[in-house]
Amino acid sequence: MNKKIFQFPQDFVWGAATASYQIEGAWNQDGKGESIWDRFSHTPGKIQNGDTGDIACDHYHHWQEDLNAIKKLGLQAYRFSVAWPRVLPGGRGLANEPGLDFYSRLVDGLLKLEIEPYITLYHWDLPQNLQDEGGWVSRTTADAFVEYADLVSRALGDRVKNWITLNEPWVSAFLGYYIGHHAPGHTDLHEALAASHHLLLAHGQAVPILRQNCPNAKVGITLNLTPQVPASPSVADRIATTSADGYINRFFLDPLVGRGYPQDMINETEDKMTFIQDGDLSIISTPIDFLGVNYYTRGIVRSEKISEAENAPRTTIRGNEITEMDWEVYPEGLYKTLGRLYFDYDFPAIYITENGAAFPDQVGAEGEVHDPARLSYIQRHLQQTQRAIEAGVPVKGYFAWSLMDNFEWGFGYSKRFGLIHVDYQTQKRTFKSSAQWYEQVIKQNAVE
Ligand code: IFM
Repeated sequence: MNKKIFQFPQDFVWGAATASYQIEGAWNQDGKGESIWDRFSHTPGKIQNGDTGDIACDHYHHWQEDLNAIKKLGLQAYRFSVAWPRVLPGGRGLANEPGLDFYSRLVDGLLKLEIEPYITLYHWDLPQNLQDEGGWVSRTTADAFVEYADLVSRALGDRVKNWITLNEPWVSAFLGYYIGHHAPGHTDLHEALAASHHLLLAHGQAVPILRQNCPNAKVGITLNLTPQVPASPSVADRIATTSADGYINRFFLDPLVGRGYPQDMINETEDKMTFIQDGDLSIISTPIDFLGVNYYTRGIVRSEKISEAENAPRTTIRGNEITEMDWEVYPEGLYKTLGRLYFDYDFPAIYITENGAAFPDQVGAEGEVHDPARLSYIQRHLQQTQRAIEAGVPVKGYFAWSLMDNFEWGFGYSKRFGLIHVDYQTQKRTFKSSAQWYEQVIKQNAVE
């Protein structure tokens, strides 16, 4: 039987990703300040099973072992985030040297093993002090972010060449300030719109600072992008789809490339967006070196104007393959997304900064973790990535989400996304079969 080989370019970067609050633990050690996620997870009823990130994977103490695992996996790059309140406990002002030292040791450890660090500055753990002043709804948080970016890039910029300002600003703004499932748990659309704007402003203001402190560095931002498709060809479903695409994708993509906020979204929200000041849009569209894409699934959009009973042939995810998050497995959506980013938006380079799946893994009798569904998910998404590269899209690297099982936000520890299994009682790490397979993919620079 002939197997098709999907070969990747020579300089393609293979990695895996994590985020500070999801793995570090040590939530109040060595001078770390409180973050909005500490406060949120300590509030009863917010997180499944009452889980918190207080200990998580205890990566703060197990980092050396985790670096060895990264090396064993053969990763060429590791994407991790810095916890803002670990290095600036109050959000601004006095730096916490032990916090900076932790990240400095991590970077040195990676470089010693010839693994390239990719730093995300903000993966949602805002210092609680800044939230007390309004959080991302307040413009001053964007200024505090610049101070923070300056501090971290001065400390690590001699060694770190790849910087991501923000992870998934849509999630920070909309899940945090409108839907309320994430910290700080607010439910106000105007707040979410202001938060989105100030997040993007923070990004745009930080880009030149990062370039100044690390002259040869590449700077980007990571968005969660989810292609939206209508459940039926009806006009109502198609209109609803344009709107969903506006909220989730265009509201962030358009201002980043200098198109401003999409007019249809401004009309639809009926918000005056008075928080936008002269010059903001030009700051937000400061050119970046790459766009980071986090891709997991697609959205199938059903207009509420159509009654379910009267409209028979509408697409649904029922019957389709889904992950434990109830997200449809839809690898073609990655191909389409990558094409759109290059051919419609013209981003100069793209990294897939997250892609992966949660499945209910079981530890076998011999201690092994066999996860064929995750392996197949990643395999099919890599095939689509390679297809996009062949079509001319400049995809430069792929980071699996996640290096290891971790705290999955509102779901606590109930969802496992890792290539490496973590036993939260003993902190034992075990390579899943997907990790062993990924190791081979990296060696061959190809996927079957
Ligand atoms: O765990 C998250 C990550 O923090 C951000 N992107 C999506 C992942 C899975 O939900």
